[in-house]
Amino acid sequence: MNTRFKFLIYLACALVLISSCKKEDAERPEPAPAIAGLESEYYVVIKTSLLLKPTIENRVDSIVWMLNGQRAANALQYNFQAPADPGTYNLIIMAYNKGNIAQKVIKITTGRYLNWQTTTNKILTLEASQKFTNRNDVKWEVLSASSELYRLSVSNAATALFTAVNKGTYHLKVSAGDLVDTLLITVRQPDRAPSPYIAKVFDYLPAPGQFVNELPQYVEGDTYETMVAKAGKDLIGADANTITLGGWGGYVVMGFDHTIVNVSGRRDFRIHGNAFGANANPRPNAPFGGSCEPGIIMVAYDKNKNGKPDEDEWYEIKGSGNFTAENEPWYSAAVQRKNDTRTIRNYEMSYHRPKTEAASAPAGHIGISDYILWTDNQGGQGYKIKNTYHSQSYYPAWMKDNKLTYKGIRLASNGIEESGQGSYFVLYAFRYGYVDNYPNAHDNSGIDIDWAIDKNGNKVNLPGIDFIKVYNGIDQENGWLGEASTEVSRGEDLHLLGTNIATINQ
Ligand SMILES: [Ca+2]
Ligand SMILES: [Ca+2]
Ligand SMILES: [Ca+2]
Ligand SMILES: [Ca+2]
Repeated sequence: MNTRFKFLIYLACALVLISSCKKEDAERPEPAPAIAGLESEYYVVIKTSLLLKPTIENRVDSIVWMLNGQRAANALQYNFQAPADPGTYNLIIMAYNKGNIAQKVIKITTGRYLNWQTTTNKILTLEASQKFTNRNDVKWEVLSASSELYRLSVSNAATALFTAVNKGTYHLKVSAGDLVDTLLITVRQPDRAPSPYIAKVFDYLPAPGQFVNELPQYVEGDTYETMVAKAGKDLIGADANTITLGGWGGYVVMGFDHTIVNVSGRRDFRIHGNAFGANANPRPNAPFGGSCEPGIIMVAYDKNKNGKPDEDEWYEIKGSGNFTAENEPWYSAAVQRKNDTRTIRNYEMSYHRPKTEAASAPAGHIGISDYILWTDNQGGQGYKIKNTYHSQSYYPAWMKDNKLTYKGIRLASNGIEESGQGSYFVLYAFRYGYVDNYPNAHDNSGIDIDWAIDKNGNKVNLPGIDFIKVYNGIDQENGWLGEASTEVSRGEDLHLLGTNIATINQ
């Protein structure tokens, strides 16, 4: 074999080796590009742009963006410009490498509205866009709504709070002079339907009274926590039982599993009690009365969105007698009977643990007259009576404190003995705005969140509320009937139940 021939053989072998190597290279598939960081749908306001910045994994040779079938760009990022007329666009991004094409289809809708999403019975915070900065003439308004059961509450120029009872679309307008933004809010149903009834009890402390330790029942070993849980067991849901708030100041704090929307012009919720009208009141043309034991209402919404009434501000529902009883139809009769008709807005009263729990009253007495010592911040003091009908302790037995202090509004005394013989007590109703003041089915047991005022007495514009506190507003002993004590039972979101009660304008 000559050297020339040997060389040719070597060369042929080398070529075979190289080609086989090359063949192996071509056969090993390259991983396809993976496109991430893009939604499948976008909404863009007309005359604005949307910068799409996908991330692409694995090697890429080239990228193509196709807009409605036309090549639009070849770079990694794509800036979509929405023209002046609303429309819909089909955008496809394709990423190529050797032997692979990855693609993602994106639908873009353009319109005149800024788009917001929320769910029913939830407060959405809306912010005016940048261009309104430093404008103090910003106006918010609703242009159209799927349902009239919504609330738009403007807190200041830059922000507004929106909440709706029903799913659907709501068109809003923000403007300041020539500057205009239009907003489209899409309200969806939440995954779990809200309950129209009380969902949680956070706090419960009745003041001493004749039904305390019975409604709910105290048993040996109960603590503050277990009694709050018992109140919850009674009040939560449609089949609620009645609990007592005891004497003046006793309270309960409840919550719903959603925001009760403050619909304009309508009452929004009610808390049941056991008020009823007298059927044999001897007073001619008497106003509504019987067993009316008004509980004062405080409301709050969950501003810090943690599900608890903690740092959220409480607002007073301004019931008809929260500042004065002079406009109540029974006022002059109460003055005539020398009732204490003052309204004391910053009242404080302390009840002292009784020294003994005598089982029964001395013969000829309506009760034990020096039972529970009370003192107040008006320089007053005296004793609460233990009557002959209820012999258990009236002092919350689970409380270790020897003195319990309550704060709030003390309403005018509404109980009048009408028989002249000390046997027929009529507890008259205040006109509106309380719990256990009108029968549950009566419109005047309905509460409008727009009656809320802040601690300075100013009306507030609340979008809705999550929490309700009720405390007994009356401090009055009514002979054999015993002390006025608010009862609390089922709570209702009137909108979720389809109940429409017009408000009373204050
Ligand atoms: Ca309302
Ligand atoms: Ca009652
Ligand atoms: Ca909270
Ligand atoms: Ca009562």
